[in-house]
Amino acid sequence: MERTLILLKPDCMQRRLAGRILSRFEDKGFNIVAMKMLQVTPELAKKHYAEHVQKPFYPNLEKFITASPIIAAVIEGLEAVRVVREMLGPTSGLKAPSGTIRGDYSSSRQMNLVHASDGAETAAREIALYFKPEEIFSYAPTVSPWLKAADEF
Ligand code: 3AN
Repeated sequence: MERTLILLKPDCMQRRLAGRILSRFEDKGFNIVAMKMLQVTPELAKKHYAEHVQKPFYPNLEKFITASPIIAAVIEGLEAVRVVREMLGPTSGLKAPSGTIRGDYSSSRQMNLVHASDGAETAAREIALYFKPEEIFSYAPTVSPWLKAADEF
């Protein structure tokens, strides 16, 4: 089992797509183990986008991510980091194939609706930015035996 962080960004909330997008992860069989609504502050944005802070596009990125409340959630499941990224599609909604979340709902590189961690180490760092350990729940959904065979790895 792996955990990854997703953010339903301001564009996702403003466009009332949060329910539909969360449903896609639930439909896939992932477990939501933590979730909260918050407004990203400039300080949190700088930590979250540490790799982009020095880039010329960063001021606009910060303005966007702090513009409206977001939902942060921790998604748990088999190979969750890779599978969730693949479900989102490439960064730009214009380049993302149909069938991916960005391909189906976004036509923008910045307003691409959802963030997801891009690796296991990033996921651990990003989850800790948004959630305290006691805000993350461990539970086995009763549907688990119907999501994969017991001898499958
Ligand atoms: P992803 O969300 O697919 O992980 P990142 O982390 O590379 O993409 O980029 C995060 C955000 O930074 C993007 N959603 C976009 O708004 C912005 N961004 C990334 N690369 C560029 C770029 N070359 N020009 C402008 N904005 C960019």
